[in-house]
Amino acid sequence: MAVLDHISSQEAMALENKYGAQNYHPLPVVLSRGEGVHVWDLEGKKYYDFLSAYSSVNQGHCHPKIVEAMNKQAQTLTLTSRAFYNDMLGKYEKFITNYFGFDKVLPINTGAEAVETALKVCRKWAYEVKGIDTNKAKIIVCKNNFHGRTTTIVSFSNDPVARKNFGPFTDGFIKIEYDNLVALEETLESSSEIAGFLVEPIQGEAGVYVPSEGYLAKAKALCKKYNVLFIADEVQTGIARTGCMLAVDHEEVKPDILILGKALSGGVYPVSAVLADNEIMNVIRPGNHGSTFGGNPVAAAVAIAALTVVKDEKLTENAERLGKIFREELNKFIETSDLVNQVRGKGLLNAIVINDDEDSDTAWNICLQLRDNGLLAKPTHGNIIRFAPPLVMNEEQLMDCISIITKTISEYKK
Ligand code: IF1
Repeated sequence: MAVLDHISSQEAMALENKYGAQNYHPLPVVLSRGEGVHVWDLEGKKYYDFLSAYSSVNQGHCHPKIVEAMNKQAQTLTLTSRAFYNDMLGKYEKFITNYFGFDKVLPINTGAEAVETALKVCRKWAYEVKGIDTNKAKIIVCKNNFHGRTTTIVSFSNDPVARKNFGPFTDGFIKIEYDNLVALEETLESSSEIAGFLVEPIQGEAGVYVPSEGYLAKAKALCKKYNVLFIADEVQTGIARTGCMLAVDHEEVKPDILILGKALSGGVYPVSAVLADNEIMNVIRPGNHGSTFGGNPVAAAVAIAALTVVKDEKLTENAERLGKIFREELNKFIETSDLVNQVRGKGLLNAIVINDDEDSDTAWNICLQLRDNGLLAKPTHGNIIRFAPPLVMNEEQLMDCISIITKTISEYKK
């Protein structure tokens, strides 16, 4: 069999099980095509994608304008490294800093790399601007956070499965309860060596936990009061997902450091970014940080196209409007179902809580039945199912998805 011969779903899964590291437990479905809000499996079955590659294809699968930008640049100049200038990076840097309102951007590739970059910038600012003693800087993080999978990032995770046997861990992080301003202020007051506060505006992987109204604004004000950098990880919540361009925009908060990824490229290429104003970003000097692919011409062209699509197609407004309909309809259904406890979220980042133990397989089994009924979603932790369709979805498609979800849950038999 030649490597690119057509195979069946069973063959594809067998190949991954035999030759691939088993670092995921995917839902048993093998996708081979994506367009807009739909994906197809190898046997030609069509699905609504209600995960959007964890909020990476906000613009819809294979958006023609983003793919066109990638194809055009890929036939022109793909990678120069930063050893030389290239004609796309400066244009992209000007575009994205104006788009989000910051002086500078440090272009990188994955979300975790962007988080690591933000941590390094924050620490360097702490030593060289705030004046904290070298190697004493602390960064506050929240319990049940998810910021990526590097050793430093899992150092401040409390997910045992993400941490077990990956030590020794990186020092310099203080964990506090999410959505708890008293804990934040007490910690800020407790030490003069605090450099930053890293926070997800909505905790995605933890189960789409939306903090109390005003939490982000008050947290930012506390950080300002104690001269600590407010670092917003918008890798999952950014790029119109929650009904504003950034989730922090719901409270008109400007982070000191902004972290973007995923839908920054519309899911066609790894593109991430760290944005900050000069008094913070200028601590970075040649040789301090970098990456072979960071800021490459293809990434630049793709990100410009992906961000342009978000505004041209009014995806922020669409996410806000359809998200409200989704939660209204699911709340009506919840009145009639003893299997679902709650729906929560903002814009088109939502989740339902299944009325079963966290370690039950009910949520998983419901996702298997959703798959059979033509909609793809996956549980986050145990009994929580995340629903995050592409933001290009229209109302008719949303109502179709809602009926698939409610029908599947109503008919679910243990
Ligand atoms: C997996 C979910 C997990 C993120 C936030 C940084 C990153 C992510 C807020 C790192 C990545 C992905 C990673 C993927 C599953 C997915 C995810 F919440 F989105 F569902 F795991 F929590 N900050 N989230 O959500 O970005 O390096 O992956 O580009 O690792 O299983 P990355």
